Amino acid sequence: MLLPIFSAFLGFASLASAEWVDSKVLDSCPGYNAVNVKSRGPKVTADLVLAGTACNVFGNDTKKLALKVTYETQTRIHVKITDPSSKRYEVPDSVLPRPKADPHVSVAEADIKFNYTTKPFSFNILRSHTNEVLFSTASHPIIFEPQYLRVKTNLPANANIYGLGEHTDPFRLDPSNTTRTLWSRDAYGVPQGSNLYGNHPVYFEHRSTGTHAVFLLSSNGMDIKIRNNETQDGETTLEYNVIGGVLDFYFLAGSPSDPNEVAKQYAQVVGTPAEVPYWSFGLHQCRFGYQNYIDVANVITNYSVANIPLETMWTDIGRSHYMYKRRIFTTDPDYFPVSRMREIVDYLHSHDQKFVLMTDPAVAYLPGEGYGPYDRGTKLDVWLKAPNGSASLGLVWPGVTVFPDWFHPKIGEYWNNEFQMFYSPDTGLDIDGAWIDMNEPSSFCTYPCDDPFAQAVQQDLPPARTSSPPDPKAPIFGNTTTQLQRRAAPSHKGENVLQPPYSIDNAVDGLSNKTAYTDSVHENGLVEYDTHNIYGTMMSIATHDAMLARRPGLRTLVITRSTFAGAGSKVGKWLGDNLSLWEHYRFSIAGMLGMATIYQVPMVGSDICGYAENTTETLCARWAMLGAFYPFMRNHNADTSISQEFYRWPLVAAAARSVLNIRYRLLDYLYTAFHTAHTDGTPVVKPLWFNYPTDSNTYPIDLQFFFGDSILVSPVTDENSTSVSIYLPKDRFYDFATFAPVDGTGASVNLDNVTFTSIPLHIKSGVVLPLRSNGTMTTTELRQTDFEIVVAPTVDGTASGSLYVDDGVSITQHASTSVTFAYAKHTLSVKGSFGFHVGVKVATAVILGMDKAPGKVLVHAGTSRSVAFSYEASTKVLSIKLDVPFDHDFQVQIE
Ligand code: MIG
Repeated sequence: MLLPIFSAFLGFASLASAEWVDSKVLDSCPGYNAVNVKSRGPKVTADLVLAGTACNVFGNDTKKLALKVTYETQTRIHVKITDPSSKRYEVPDSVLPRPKADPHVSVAEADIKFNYTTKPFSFNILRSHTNEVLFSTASHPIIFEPQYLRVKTNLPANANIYGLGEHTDPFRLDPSNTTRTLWSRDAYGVPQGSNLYGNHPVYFEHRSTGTHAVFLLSSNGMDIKIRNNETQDGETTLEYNVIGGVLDFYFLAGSPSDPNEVAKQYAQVVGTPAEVPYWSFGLHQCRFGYQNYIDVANVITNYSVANIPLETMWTDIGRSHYMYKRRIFTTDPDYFPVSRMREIVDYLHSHDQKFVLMTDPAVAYLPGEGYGPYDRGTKLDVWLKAPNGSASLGLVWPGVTVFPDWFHPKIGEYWNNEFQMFYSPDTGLDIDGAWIDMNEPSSFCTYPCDDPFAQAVQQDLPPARTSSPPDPKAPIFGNTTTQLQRRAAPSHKGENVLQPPYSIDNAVDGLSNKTAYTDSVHENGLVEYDTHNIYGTMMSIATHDAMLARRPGLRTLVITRSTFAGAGSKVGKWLGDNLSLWEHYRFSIAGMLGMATIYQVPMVGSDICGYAENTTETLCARWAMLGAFYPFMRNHNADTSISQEFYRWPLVAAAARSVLNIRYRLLDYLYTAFHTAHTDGTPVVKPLWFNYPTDSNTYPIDLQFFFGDSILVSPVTDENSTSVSIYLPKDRFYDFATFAPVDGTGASVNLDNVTFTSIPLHIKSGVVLPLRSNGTMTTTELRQTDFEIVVAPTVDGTASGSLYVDDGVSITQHASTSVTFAYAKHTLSVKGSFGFHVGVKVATAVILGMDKAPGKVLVHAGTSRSVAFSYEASTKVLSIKLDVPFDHDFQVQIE
């Protein structure tokens, strides 16, 4: 308990560890008094003055702060606390454009309220219609020091908190003891309870009275601690410990009854997800370790021989590396020669298949060796710099590297040009999507990385050099003067940005360990200490732009490893290096829900069958089926693991064929959900409580989820088991396999005999699903198949649904088709605008839960005619033969 005080006395030389801090010490800090409070319409401003003797826990308490509160919309309050005497780091607008405020917002009508006390200053956020407190600093003083900020709120006992990722933890965080550290790292094996690749400082808190969200817009390293009974019995708290920046909170009211609302409100802050091409929902195959181009070609052929639809083939850096000596933007002339790779890409394209290749950020440091990507970047001077103005060096696959400075004004020119050249359709590899890895940024250099050249030799990273290395700390641009005049970040004068006084709980210790040094400087003066957590998102934005420049007007697919809040507005994400374990199969659902439901990164999935270590036949079969309900479906494998393409085992192949048939039938439903997400932020996959917000049994469930709004996915979760206990809320469902009704009672149900080629799926009643009638080998072909409209009525006999169709590739659509389906009183109405020529028919309509066969069925489409139908009493399914062209409104009337 004395230690933190000592650390202040010792200046910043001593490295206080987060664990040493007794929260009573922090709680006895003086906090601030609010003076000069002004309240005008939707704005409140005040000066906050230190309320007593400084506690100087991790540096000197800032004496005076500025508070600015804005009711930005009826559902959003922005609370910002800054130091008026120093310009501290804030996430640049270029990374996260700030949301617009509605100037006419009425405080009286707002759904949440900001209340405050002045002596000491504290604030509450309240839900207006219930007056319940959602966030409160009343019991714990705010601490504001140059390299340490603390805000602590009380939570209800047993609070339902979701978010604060990226993490491999239960979707509902343990309210009694959770520490979430946000600091991007190359988290091989995605361990539980540790910081991973991406950072999303937002949480949703769900109560039976509503769901709200709290977003701390900060890219600085932080620990967020949720604790129970820490200092007072019965008290549950959530505490932010941030090592820089400002306090910049967005409080979102959500809605009392529909959790989708809070997701949409968060999308208004960080942006809605980018629309991806239709083809990107097809199956992707990848691995680290394809030995050469023949290996790659064989995989493509084997998929087609096995009759498993492969949409996109990926190539990793490869064990023998597609890259020449693992240098980005090169190909190995012997193992992956451009000419042969071009043949493969041509083959894929002529079969309506796609190709994706990996690009890492780190560029091999090869002065004077004629390596174009290094030379051109050096000429434009676009590398991240060490404080002395030389390039900041790291150690990655090709050996010693430099890192692109994504804030450099010429970085777009550099990156676009490299993409244009290397991925040239005429002379290079004409990729359809981009895969960006290692952008935490990851470095293999262990801190202190004084001699990356020596570590390269130790770690045998190519090339092993014979000549003696230059001094890594010496300027490499000795003859230019510009670097030396770079603005040092003024806010960090006298601060230790390598070992700050408060050390976050980074799983690999030191902030600069295995990454770019945190004292590296960007061209605009920003320091990695502040921007580390947005490096991957910056690369994502640049890569997205480079891909659009290659194919103007067309959507692209960029899949990144590191993300920050808002990344989904440009890219998708895979969940990194999991292991081929049942545990990681299970955790993949929570990981996906975090990205898709909370963080607005819905194009997401885990490596199917598991990345590292060896998968098994049954794990891979189950995972193929679970993975068919990730929005982004990719089988990916590590270099030293056994092969795991779906065709390797007959059982896995059968599972994959069966589930891909289902996924492809549902592809327009998924595409429509994605379009809706792009329009307003409605999540593409959801936890159960999103659909049953007052059923508290659903709050912890993260082994079942909704794919879209209405398909309940309940995978078998245990090794070699053929049964699973699933929760069915009190509602009517229909078994997707038979279409027979199943009535949930709000209890667990045991499903037995779930074969290794099937996955339990239920349709939530009340929906009309536009299915394709059959899966196909490519999504291009799929788009030429007819629709089957499945009506799944509630017990009251109503259902509704929608369908969105466009060309699937253009960013701006000149013609699209939007259809709504409504079913009531035994009549299905199909109404829409049919701007895009869908070009197929509605072959059948299938009405579920029909108690008896009808006398007749009429179709009204201009004229009326009676149509054929069949009725299956055992499942209560009525199938109606329609064969109606899908280009105008019609009704189906059952009598
Ligand atoms: O240090 O490119 O997460 O998907 O296969 C490993 C090789 C680098 C890490 C990625 C993984 C990829 C691998 N990469």
